[in-house]
Amino acid sequence: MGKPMKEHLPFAMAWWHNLCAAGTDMFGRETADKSFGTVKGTMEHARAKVDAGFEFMKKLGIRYFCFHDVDLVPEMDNIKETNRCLDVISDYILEKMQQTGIRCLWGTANLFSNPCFMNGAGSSNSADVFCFAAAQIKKALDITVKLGGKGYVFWGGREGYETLLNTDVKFELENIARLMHLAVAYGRSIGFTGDFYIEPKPKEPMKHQYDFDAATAIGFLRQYGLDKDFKLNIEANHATLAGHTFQHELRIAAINGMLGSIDANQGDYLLGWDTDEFPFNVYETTMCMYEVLKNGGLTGGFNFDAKNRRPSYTAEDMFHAYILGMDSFALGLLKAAKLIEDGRIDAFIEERYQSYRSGIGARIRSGDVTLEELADYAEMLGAPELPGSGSQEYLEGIINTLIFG
Ligand code: XLS
Ligand code: NI
Ligand code: NI
Repeated sequence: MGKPMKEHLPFAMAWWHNLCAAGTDMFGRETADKSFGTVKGTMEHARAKVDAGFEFMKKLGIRYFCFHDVDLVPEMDNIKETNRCLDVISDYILEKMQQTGIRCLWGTANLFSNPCFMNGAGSSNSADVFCFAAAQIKKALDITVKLGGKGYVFWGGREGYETLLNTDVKFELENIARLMHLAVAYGRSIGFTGDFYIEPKPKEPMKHQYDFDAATAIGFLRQYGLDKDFKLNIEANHATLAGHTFQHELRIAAINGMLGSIDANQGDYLLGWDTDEFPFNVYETTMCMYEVLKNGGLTGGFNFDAKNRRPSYTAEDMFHAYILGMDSFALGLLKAAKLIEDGRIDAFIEERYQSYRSGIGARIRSGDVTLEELADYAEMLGAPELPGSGSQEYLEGIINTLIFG
């Protein structure tokens, strides 16, 4: 469809899952060795992760990476010290980027792991914690700009609540918006021209997350005047946690001009949490790529916010996982292009709204009609005809034929 596959699919490696996460879960400790021959929690380890990450991306032809501040360096007792470490490691990353041509897709600040963020960051009841969040965002923006990142992400983290018995929702939402406005002002002042993104998620870690889904996040951005600087980063697993399909979330973002980037993973319909699996469901990657193609692409890319299953603990498993994810999206792209070129789905939808193209329908669309006139028209008809078959099974058959045929 006019450009090479690699331009349709700017894939990114997620620093946290690939280089940091080692299989710890609520019931057990690490299964994978991600020390890369060093002692964890040291700057030597931070450097070894850079080496491993760039070797990994080079071998697989992955052109971008995404990071949280604390994925890059161990968090020190004092924020000044952590920031100094970030300066050192980002110099090293920059060198590797220049050697390889690999680029930064987006950066973000981890405002949820440190215990001080137990009640959220922008939404915290503590003004001091709000300031620490601001300090981390400032530094993460500095590093993102230094590394030429295309975007900057706000995933809600703990911006939400457990009970209304101790929570002032309006106050918290205003504060989150304030923090975002401050981030935009600072980012623009240091030359960040990319997009800010909200990454919606309905729950986990909080029971209620404020950025529940795309529609909620878009409403928030508009209400607080942030919609010119922000787009959305849609994650597949977050969509399904919200009770939506991945495609639904992409479509809602797209029709609002806010489909910016994608966290490419897959959830498990039997489990109610963010399993962050590598995507293998070609049906879903096809419908995702259908939305992306219709959107004219992304300003961001496809970040594999996904982790190996705990028993897949070898270095080879890391490669298999990314190969699976990239191949699933590549196949999805081919199938989505076929769907669009086939034209039957588009033609069906076009035809379905035919009644708005002339007569009373055209007048409704142009806004040139009153409620009374519509009522008179209905009375004249007496009773409406049925609106035409939705033909869902016919359309689902087309999809199957194009994917498997
Ligand atoms: C967690 C989120 C997180 C963001 C970045 O569920 O997906 O990983 O992508 O903070
Ligand atoms: Ni997630
Ligand atoms: Ni994510």
